[in-house]
Amino acid sequence: MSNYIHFDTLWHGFHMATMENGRYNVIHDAAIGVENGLINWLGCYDDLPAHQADQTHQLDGGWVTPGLIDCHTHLVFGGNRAGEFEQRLNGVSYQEIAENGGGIASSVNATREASHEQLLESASRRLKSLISDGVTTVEVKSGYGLSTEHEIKMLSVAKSLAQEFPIDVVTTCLAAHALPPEFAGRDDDYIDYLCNELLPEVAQSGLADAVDAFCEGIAFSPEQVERYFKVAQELGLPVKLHAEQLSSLGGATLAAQYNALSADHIEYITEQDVQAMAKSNTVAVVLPGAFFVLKETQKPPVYLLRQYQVPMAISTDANPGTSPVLSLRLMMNMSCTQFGLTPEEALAGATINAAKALGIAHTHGSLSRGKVADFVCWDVESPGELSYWLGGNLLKARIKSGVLTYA
Ligand code: DI6
Ligand code: FE
Repeated sequence: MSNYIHFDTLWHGFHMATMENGRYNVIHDAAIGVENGLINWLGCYDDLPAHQADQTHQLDGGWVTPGLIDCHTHLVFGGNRAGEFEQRLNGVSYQEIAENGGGIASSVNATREASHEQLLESASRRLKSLISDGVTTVEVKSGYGLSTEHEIKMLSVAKSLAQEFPIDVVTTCLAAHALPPEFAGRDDDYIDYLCNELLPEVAQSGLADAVDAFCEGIAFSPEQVERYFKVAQELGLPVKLHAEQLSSLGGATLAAQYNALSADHIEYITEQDVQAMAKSNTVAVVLPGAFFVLKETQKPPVYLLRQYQVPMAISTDANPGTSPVLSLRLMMNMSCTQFGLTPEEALAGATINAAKALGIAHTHGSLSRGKVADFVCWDVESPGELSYWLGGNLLKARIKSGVLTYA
């Protein structure tokens, strides 16, 4: 008996793209054995060792990939900004709306007014869309509270999502997202407040897994971000940065100097920035949703990222202003059609490289022995189809920590 490998559940009847090392690594007629929520064995069904399985699931065709990881979202917020969408369609720019008190500031008002329960309810609706699209891990940022009380409220709503749904939630404190009205004209004072009060309290609460900022002309300067990063690092929290989205300020290089997990958006990064990111293993998160909604024309320099072997991740950037996007697969398509990624790079971007951007690649993001058994079976004939279809429901089965959870 001791020679038998034991599985709580054995899954078979599918082809598989493991995404180990960022490649498809196809296994035809595959099987996955799960024990205690982890992958205990995987390979060709015909190579299965002597085993004992409490349950067996034959999935009856399709392709299995790692569960998708959405590594950059602002899923928790009050209200929405459909009105601004109309303004922008009439030619008003995102920057102009922000300068006139709209934009992020209007989401801040609505988020401050909302209760924990209200925020949880609206974020849950959005999260269901991501789940039904194959997402098994989601990152959620704060950044519409902009005070200790309201940032902590947002982060605790984000953590609650993991209690309510079969999904892993990674949280990021984005307190340096915008200047709150009570600090108008006093941006350095706000950074002082973040460094002296907010970040220490957030760290103490244990509610944030990382710290993020918005480095941009309409937000915070590299000098301000650096002060904030220094404190985050002293508190033991890894950093990441919204960098080079609308202009080139050197934010990505700064992020790399602080060993950032990721630099996100990065339409305007330079070759120097890319070299710095390569040195620090900082992931490049590309966000085609915001690029599309803002009608940007400057694309991230994918050829440089390839040349310096900087891993590329893809995310929805789900947020009420610049990226009201609720499908990560749609972003895979747009990373191919707009930024020139291959479907294989797009799938790596929504799995293993997204896991790297969250610092969880040792447990998540690819299918291999010992990793968390998060995987999705798709009703497709090749993994490239995941980037080919725009929208639609391709999900056959979604397995989170070894447990079958249909959409
Ligand atoms: N960049 C973005 O695309 C979002 N935040 C950021 O720093 C926009 C957030 C919003 O408009 O509400
Ligand atoms: Fe964002």
